[in-house]
Amino acid sequence: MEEAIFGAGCFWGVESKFSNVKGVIETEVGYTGGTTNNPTYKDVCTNKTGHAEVVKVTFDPSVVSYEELLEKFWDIHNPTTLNRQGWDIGTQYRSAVFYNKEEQRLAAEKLKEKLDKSGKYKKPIITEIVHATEYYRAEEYHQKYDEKTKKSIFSF
Ligand code: MHO
Repeated sequence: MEEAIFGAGCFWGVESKFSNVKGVIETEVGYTGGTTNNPTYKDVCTNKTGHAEVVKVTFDPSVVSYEELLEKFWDIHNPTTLNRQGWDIGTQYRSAVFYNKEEQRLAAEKLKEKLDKSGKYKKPIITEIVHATEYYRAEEYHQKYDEKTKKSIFSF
């Protein structure tokens, strides 16, 4: 099994999109890329800790490749808006790839360049590609949030 960590805006939606991908074994939301230890959602929302909302994807590379996950990542968000996804504004919503090995970094740099040149976007891709740092699992109520809230509609 391998791991991939992506920041692409509010982690609720990002997690639900990755959880449907064939070959993805597990998803979890959390915070990384910041300067403080054990941040809470409230801390992260102050925009002072530097953490990004991220999804940690555990996948089976014999079923889905890291490159395919990268394609999905760029597909599901707008990578040209700095520190912003739609109405969610702040560094916690930044577009970022947190790689954990050189192969991942190379794959991300390569696809980013390809997408930039493809003419798909009017503006340059500002996704940051950085080495993974300490990752903190987010509070339980943020885990599988979309799944849980959808379920609650039917439980009445
Ligand atoms: N605009 C969203 C962001 C939540 S996400 C976990 C909200 O506050 O409902 O950052």
